[in-house]
Amino acid sequence: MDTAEIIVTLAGVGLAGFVIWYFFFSTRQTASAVSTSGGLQQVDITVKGGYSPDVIEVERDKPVQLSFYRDEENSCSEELLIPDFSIRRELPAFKTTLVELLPRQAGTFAFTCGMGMLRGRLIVK
Ligand SMILES: [Cu+2]
Repeated sequence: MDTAEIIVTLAGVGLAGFVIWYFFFSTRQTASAVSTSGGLQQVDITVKGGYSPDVIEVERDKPVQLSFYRDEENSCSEELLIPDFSIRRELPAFKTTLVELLPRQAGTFAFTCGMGMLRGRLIVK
């Protein structure tokens, strides 16, 4: 290999690394639920071009209340789906919508917008 080939190879490896980092690590914000005195696990989520935070950790067998505040009118985010819990909910713009569920088993469960474009994960431990 001459110098140019080495540079191109290193640039390619660097770019691949960046892409992997970008998709798997950079955009993830993990939040753990806060337990209230009543034993409810509460998490606030802002919906604006995505879910923030988009990774939510909760404990199993304790009720969870997800509080979605939709801070936009973009129709993409008007519907929320959590298929594993049979939840389909309208999220009115500039309002808070409470979604309650009881995780019975550990695992990772996706929540998405109605089109599956915006994505988040609920991690039950
Ligand atoms: Cu969408």
